Parts: sequence; structure tokens; C-alpha cells
Amino acid sequence: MSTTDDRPPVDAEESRLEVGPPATHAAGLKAVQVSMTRALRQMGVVKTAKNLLTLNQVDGFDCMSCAWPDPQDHRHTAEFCENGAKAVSWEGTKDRVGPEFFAAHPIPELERQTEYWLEKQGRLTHPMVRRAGAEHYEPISWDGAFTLVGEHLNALSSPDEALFYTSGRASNEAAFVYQLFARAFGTNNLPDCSNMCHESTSVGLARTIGVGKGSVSLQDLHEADLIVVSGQNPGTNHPRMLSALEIAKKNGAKILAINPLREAGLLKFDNPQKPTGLAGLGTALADRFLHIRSNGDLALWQAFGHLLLEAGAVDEDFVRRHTVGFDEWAAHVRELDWTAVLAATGLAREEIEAAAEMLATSQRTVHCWAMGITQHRNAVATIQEFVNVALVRGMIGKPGAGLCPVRGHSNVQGDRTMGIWERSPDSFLDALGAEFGFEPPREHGHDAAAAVRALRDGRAKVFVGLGGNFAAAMSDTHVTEAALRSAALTVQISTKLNRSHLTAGGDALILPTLGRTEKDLTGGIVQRVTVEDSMSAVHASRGRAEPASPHLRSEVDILCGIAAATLGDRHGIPWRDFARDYSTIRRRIGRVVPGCEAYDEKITRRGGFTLPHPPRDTRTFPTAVGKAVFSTSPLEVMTVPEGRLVLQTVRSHDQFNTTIYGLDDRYRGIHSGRRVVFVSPEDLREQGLADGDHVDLVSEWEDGVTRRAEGFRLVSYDTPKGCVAAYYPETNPLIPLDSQALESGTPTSKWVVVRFAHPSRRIMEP
Ligand SMILES: Nc1nc2c(c(=O)[nH]1)N[C@H]1C(S)=C(S)[C@@H](COP(=O)(O)OP(=O)(O)OC[C@H]3O[C@@H](n4cnc5c(=O)[nH]c(N)nc54)[C@H](O)[C@@H]3O)O[C@H]1N2
Ligand SMILES: Nc1nc2c(c(=O)[nH]1)N[C@H]1C(S)=C(S)[C@@H](COP(=O)(O)OP(=O)(O)OC[C@H]3O[C@@H](n4cnc5c(=O)[nH]c(N)nc54)[C@H](O)[C@@H]3O)O[C@H]1N2
Ligand SMILES: [Mo]
Repeated sequence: MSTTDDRPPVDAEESRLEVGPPATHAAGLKAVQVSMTRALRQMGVVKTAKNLLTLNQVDGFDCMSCAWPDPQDHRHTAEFCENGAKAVSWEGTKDRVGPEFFAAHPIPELERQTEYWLEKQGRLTHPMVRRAGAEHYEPISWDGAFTLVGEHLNALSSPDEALFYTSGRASNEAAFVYQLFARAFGTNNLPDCSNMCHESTSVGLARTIGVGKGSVSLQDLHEADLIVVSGQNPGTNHPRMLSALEIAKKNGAKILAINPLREAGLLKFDNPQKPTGLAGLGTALADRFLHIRSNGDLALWQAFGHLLLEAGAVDEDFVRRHTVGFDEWAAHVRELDWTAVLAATGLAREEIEAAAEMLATSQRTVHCWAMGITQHRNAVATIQEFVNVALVRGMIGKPGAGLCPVRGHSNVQGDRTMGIWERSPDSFLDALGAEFGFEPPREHGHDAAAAVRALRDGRAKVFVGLGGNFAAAMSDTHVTEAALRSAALTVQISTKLNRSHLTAGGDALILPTLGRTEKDLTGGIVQRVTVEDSMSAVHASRGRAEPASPHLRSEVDILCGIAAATLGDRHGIPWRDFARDYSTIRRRIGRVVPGCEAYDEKITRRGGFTLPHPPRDTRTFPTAVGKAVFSTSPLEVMTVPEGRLVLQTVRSHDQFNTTIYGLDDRYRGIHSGRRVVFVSPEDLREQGLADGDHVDLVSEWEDGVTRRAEGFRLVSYDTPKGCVAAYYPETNPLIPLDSQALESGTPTSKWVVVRFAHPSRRIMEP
């Protein structure tokens, strides 16, 4: 059997693809120019000034481009980055997608468009319905939409036939109301984007330190003497992190970067807030760069453990007082197989030793990581290996040191705190049940991959998406799309048109919502919402811009409308009151969510408050054994069969997940196109191919299905032999649904075994 991505992958703009040399530094004047050009083109002058000046200000809105924290004190007038500005411009666009648009464009026609084209059409303005079998979306009233959802949900034979997906942009208030609704309805089916993102982190950290979140503050980064950045491309995905790295460097820190790609943002930062940065005289970042093979990290960190033991660089006191499992782990890493380490990492032993020396001599180390670590089969084991090294060195719970998983979506961490989790612990469910007077379901729900299987196998029939673009973000595009098409009802609460609106099978609703930048006057009062950043700081966010359409409703309002139409007075939950005044939700959050006592009062403080984190605050570890846990994992060297390569799927500099802002990836030298594969010169030679040739990408999996994505231009690039890279979501058709990280279930987006095949069609003309 085989599946082919037969969607025309390019539009006219894409046929102008140009490839140049990659950049060696990030940001600078160019970043400012790009931000302003995009902002002015999409929003106009007045809105640009208004939006960009309130971004991340204490009384403004929280930037939706990433979860990097805001500095508590010295905020610049323009506390944003190029990609934050792009996100704001994208939301603030003047273009609109209203009923006329849907009347003019039947769904089968829209299906042929790219993600880029779909979102570029503008902001959704009216609630729309597609009745089962119809070719067009047509307008529907809000009440009509809510009634339709209620009818479908109440017709299910079990609440577990419903799936309630969340993308990490939803506010804490929306998330809390949403999970309350799902549980009052009777299911824990709350898959979220975290399942595809940092789930491996949450699993690995909860088990070893007792809290599934990072243990540092921004101040710790500033004070560190060593910052390790593994599997992360901050120049593109967390540009404001570069300011923190710059401060740390000025304070004398060293940076160790570990990545198969020499990302510009790891090499040098030209801070656009400073004249030196604008002049290109920025700060050099990585002091040492380990050009690691994909998935070499588990072996590398076991080697670090080995070398630290050899050097006697053990914080004996910390290990004795705060940890268990040291002896077993130490015995394991002492028996290190160097041949395996060198094969897995592709590094020279001296390089590894020199990096270990940095760890051994550091007094204050911060470990940062992102998708290059979490989206692997053995991701949980790798993260536990970071923890082992941090524990050996006593690097948790002291100033300037700690674990720093860098989250993606701006409120993905907050959503989890609010109970968006298919496996919320009993303690949370007890508190929720006690507050609202009902017995929440206890059986764990479906995560993202299980949700697809449940739809595919007819065990789920309704899919509700609170934001996001599940169809394109999830792995195995053909399987996921077919699964969504088998639903009796799909509901998408969205700001922009995307693939998930077009994979409707039965009835389908598009419910257009306010964005972060927009004024929320639900219930006739000025509402604000709250969010939590990657470092557990919670604060308020309030948009100022005029809504894109008078018909838009807030996420909270929409969810309360759905809940009331579905549950009526069941359990006596005051949905209407919640929507009229979000403070009433915050008071409930304060009584249910640990660490959020007096929530509504605390978020009115300037800068908000930080959630408790026992390992960070007091070196107490709320694990099952009450101490931090060393984990022992077998050293795994993942190999690929002869003639095959391992593909990692990454973001370009001009996208936010499935939202494509433009077709340039300036830092990697790509302009006006996205269908490229970065491949080493050695692999090109070995395969008898050359830079500029076109190939199809084919992946094969144990299910016997051949998955194909067509028409990629080869780009000769400095990536380790055997390791290639291409952009997501175009490559999601290649990732088998069952190819998931052990224990966390995250799709293995950074490890897909592929081969190059002769192009079945030539798609791009140079
Ligand atoms: N502008 C912008 N900002 C964003 C996003 C966006 O799309 N655009 N997305 C947001 C979201 S949801 C997230 S989760 C984050 C994502 O932030 P990142 O994790 O930085 O995103 P990726 O593009 O997936 O980059 C993965 C990095 O890991 C490296 N890598 C891949 N495999 C390995 C490996 O085996 N070992 C090591 N050591 N490195 C490896 C890749 O070369 C790449 O540099 O960014 C958030 N912020
Ligand atoms: N192959 C591969 N696949 C991946 C990844 C990868 O690295 N490689 N990364 C994974 C990761 S880390 C993540 S987080 C997921 C992302 O998965 P998602 O979060 O599901 O996807 P996004 O692309 O962020 O969602 C974009 C849509 O969100 C809607 N939206 C934007 N703003 C708002 C808002 O304020 N409110 C509401 N209600 N809707 C809004 C818009 O309609 C837009 O079309 O993708 C995952 N998929
Ligand atoms: Mo993410």
C-alpha cells in the first residue's frame, strides 16, 4: 500500500525558489526591516504603532509567538522580536474571509491550496457551517451553532466519543472552562499540542524531579556561567532568548550548543535594540558547537556522565541529601561503550571531552532544550540523562542553574496547569469535582495520536479544536485527514482559515474568535485573560485592537455557549456568569488549581506572580520517593538501513507551526520557496545527486505502507552525513502515526527514515 501527498505543493510564488549561503548571525537591522515591512503591509500605519507598542508591555497583551518570559523590570519600548512582530501582523491583517468568500470557493477547490494560501486570505469573520455532504460553508447564527454542537454531543452513545483538542495559544480562562466542560460532559479526552511538543519533557521531568516543568527563572540565565542549548533554534523560534544569552555572555557565561545544524541564532546575535547590534557588531554566542548526528544526544549525555565521574566532578552533598539511584546510574555510565558513543554522535572523543570539561568546571549551569530532543523515540530517556548530569553537579535549586525546557506555544504550559491533560492526576480531579459538585471521569483520555486512532476506528465521532490546526500539525497527514473526515461533527474555534476546516466529513463548524491583540468586551466589560510562560510566571494579557469583525466572540464566550447548549443546568455550573465576567472563572481557578490560591488578586499585581516549583524553590522533590531520581537507560544507537537517511522536520524562519508567514528562511539561505531538503555534500555524492536536483521523499514503516511527499529540491548543506532536514508541515505525510516517542507518545518528527526517489513529477522550475 502507499500514500502520496498529491496536493499541489506550490503556488506561483514558490516557483521562484532561490538558494544562497546560510547566515552566520541572527537578527540585526534586517530583522527590524522585515518586521516593519510586514507590519505596515498587513496592518497599516496606525494599527502597527498601536499593536507593536503594547506587545509584552506590563499592561498590554502577551506575545503569542512563543512562551519565552518577559523581563520583570527593564522592558524596552519595543519588547518584541521579528517573529513576534510577524505574528502580530498576521493576526492584525486587513484581509477578511467572510460569507462571500465561502460562497465563491467550494471546499474541494480550497483543498487544493497550500497552508500558506489558506491563512493568507485573512481573518475569519462569521460563524460558518458546512452541512454533511454540502460543498460550501454557509453562515449560521451563534445560537444555531451552539445548538448543533449540543445535539451532536448529546446524541453520542458515550461521552468518550468526543475529542476536545487544544492548541497552546488558549488563555488560562478558556482552558479552565474547556476542561471543566469536557469533564462535566463526562470525558478526559483532552488531547493538546503538547502531545506533539514537550510531552517528553513533562514525562521525563515529572518522574525524576517531581514537577514536569523547568526549574529556572530568567535571572538564572543571566547569572549562569554555562548555558547548554540542545536541539533548539532560538534565533527563529525564541528570538528574545538571544537577549538573555547576550546578557549571560556579558556576565562571563560560556555557551555550549548541540545541534546537527549550525543555526545562525546559535552563532552570533546582533541585538536590534542596540546600536552595536544594528551595525552588525553583535555578540558571539556558542563558545563550543557540537555538530551532532540526529539522535546522538542520549549517548552524548551518558558520555558526559561518564567523564564527570572520571573527573570526580560530583556534588556529593547534593547527591547524598537529595537523590536516589546514583549508584546504579554510575555503574551503568562507568561501563561506557565509546565505540557506540562515537557512532551515535558522529563526534570526536576530544570534542566530547572538551565539552564535558565545561560541565565539570561550571558552578552554575542552565540546560535548555526544545524539539530537537523531545521529538525522538528515546526522548524521555534523553531528557532523563540531562537530569542525571544536572543532579550529579547539583545544578537544580540554586541561583544561575537549572533545567530550562523552552516551550513552544505562548500558553501551552498554562493550559496544562489549568487541566488540559488527558491524564490529569486524581488530586486535580478531586478538587475539580469538589468545587463543582460532580464526579469527574477517572479513566485517562486520548492523547493526540490516540485521538486519531479513535476517529479512524469509529470510536470517536465529534472533534472540537480550540485553536490550532490539527489536520496539518499531526503526523501521518493522510491518516489524520481521513480520520477527521470520518467524524460526524468537527468544530474549529479559529482566527484564520486552515486545513482543519477542509477535512470535514459530516457537519462542520468554523467558529471565529478574537485574537490576543484584540479588545475583548464580552459581557459589556473590558475583559482580560491570563497566561503562564515557560518559567511558570503567570500574568494578565489584554488586547487593544478593534476586533477583526463585530461578529467575533471570545474563546471563553464560545466555550460557555457550547457548554450551556450541551449541558443546560446539569451540575448547575454557571456558564453564563463565567462568560459575563472572567473574574468569576479566576476565582474558581484559585480554588481548584494548586499554586493558584487568590488567583484573581495575584494577577492584578504588576508583572503577575510565579507558580511554586519545589525543586527550584527549596530543593524538595515531590516524586514518589520524595527525592530526585537518577534514571538508568540503555545506550541506544539508532541506525538507518543502507541507502536510507534520517529526516528531521523543522520550522523555517518565516512560519509559526502550520502558519506560513512567507516563503523565506533567511538564516538558512532559502528564499521564495519551502520544498527543499538540506543534505550533506557526502550524501549527495554517494547517491549520485547534486545540489539543485529534485527528488521525492519516501518513508517506509513496519506497517508496510510507503509514504511519499513529492518534489523537493536538494540543498547541499552543512548537516552530518546521513542526516537530512526539511520543513514541516509539508513533511508530515511521511511520519507514521505509530512512530512515537516511548512513554510520551510524541510523534517522532525529528527521526523519520526516508529515501530519495526519482521525482514522480517535476514541480518546481528554477
Ligand atoms: N517564529 C516561530 N516561533 C516559534 C514557533 C514557530 O513555528 N515559529 N513554534 C513554537 C513552538 S510550538 C515550538 S515547540 C518551538 C519550537 O522551537 P525549536 O525546537 O527551536 O523548533 P524546530 O524548528 O523544530 O527546531 C529544532 C532544532 O533542533 C535541532 N535538532 C533536530 N534533531 C536534533 C537532534 O537529534 N539532536 C539535537 N541536539 N538537535 C536536533 C534542529 O536542527 C533545530 O535546530 O518554537 C515556538 N516558537
Ligand atoms: N512534522 C512536524 N510536525 C509537528 C512539529 C514538528 O516539529 N514537525 N511540531 C509540533 C508542535 S511542537 C506543535 S506545538 C504542533 C502545533 O500544532 P497546532 O497548535 O495545532 O497548530 P498551529 O499551526 O499553531 O495552529 C494554527 C492555527 O491556530 C489558529 N489560531 C491562531 N491564533 C489563534 C487564537 O488566538 N485563538 C484560536 N482559537 N485560534 C487561533 C489559526 O486558525 C491558525 O490557523 O505541531 C506539531 N507538529
Ligand atoms: Mo510546540
